[in-house]
Amino acid sequence: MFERLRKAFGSLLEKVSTQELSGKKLEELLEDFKLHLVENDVAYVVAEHIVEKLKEEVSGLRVGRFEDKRKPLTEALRRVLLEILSSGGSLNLLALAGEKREAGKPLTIVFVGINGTGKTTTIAKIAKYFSDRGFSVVLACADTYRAGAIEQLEAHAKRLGLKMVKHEYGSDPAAVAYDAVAHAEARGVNVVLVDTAGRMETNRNLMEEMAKIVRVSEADLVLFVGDALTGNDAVAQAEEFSRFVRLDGSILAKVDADVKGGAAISIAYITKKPIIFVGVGQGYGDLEPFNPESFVEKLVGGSD
Ligand SMILES: Nc1nc2c(ncn2[C@@H]2O[C@H](COP(=O)(O)OP(=O)(O)OP(=O)(O)O)[C@@H](O)[C@H]2O)c(=O)[nH]1
Ligand SMILES: [Mg+2]
Repeated sequence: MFERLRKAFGSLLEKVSTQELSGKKLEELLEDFKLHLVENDVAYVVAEHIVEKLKEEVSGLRVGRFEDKRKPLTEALRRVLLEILSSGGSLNLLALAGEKREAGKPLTIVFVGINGTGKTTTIAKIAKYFSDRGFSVVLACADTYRAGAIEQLEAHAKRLGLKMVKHEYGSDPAAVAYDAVAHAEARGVNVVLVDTAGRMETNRNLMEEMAKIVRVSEADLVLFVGDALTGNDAVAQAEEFSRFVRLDGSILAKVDADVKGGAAISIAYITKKPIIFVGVGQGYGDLEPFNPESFVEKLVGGSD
């Protein structure tokens, strides 16, 4: 995971260990580092921010000529990354579901994103996450569009022993979401997970349809599912999606296959919303709550 960004960090630290932490040399090093960040899916504005922050941190450092500069720089890097990754705050799904259950209402979550990012798989993982922790779950197949979408979610529902609400292909997806919420309210089901069709952010009709699903289901949360492998594109998509619906957070899937690592940094910085989970494989258990500290550790750890 993230081999390339780790390498960029490692090489910066290596170079710095033998050089002065000031002047033109440092400028050059950081400029070079910025390019490495951008090459590894860190959005340009975010890379600039990181480098500026590092400059500030480093210029305040008093390190003797022969002292190892790697340690203070690693610490500075950790601080800067942590601040970015925590900038969206946090969102505790279990606590929210608990509160709604106390109030006798279901927690309704709608998952959105472009085609093939991992929405349906992520929903199955989150359904298992909730049921393993004592919450009852119903799935809503509000993807009435893509061939095979209903069967795909249904297969997960069967394997997980969950009910799924569905309508015919071609029917109004908002009506499916509405029915699932009504079902949950009538039966005291705790959590409603709404799967939606993948849609390009440039398709206005489909974006408006998504807004309708969110409105009609009175969703408590709308979560953006991004594909880590699409890097900076995922960030642009999230920004565009947020023009049509309120995004409360994101989930980054396929992080296991991501050799770069910049997507999470960019998405956290630009959306200013928390990353709630990362997907780390295709199995139901391959979902990890996003933890900025351990993420930073994976990126910088071991290189000092
Ligand atoms: N390696 C890996 N693969 C994943 C992960 N999440 C999803 N996938 C795979 O990505 C592919 C697409 O996943 P789906 O869940 O169908 O994606 P989707 O967003 O629902 O797709 P559409 O409904 O067509 O827009 C599948 O082959 C999944 O197994 C992940 O975290 N890691
Ligand atoms: Mg799907």
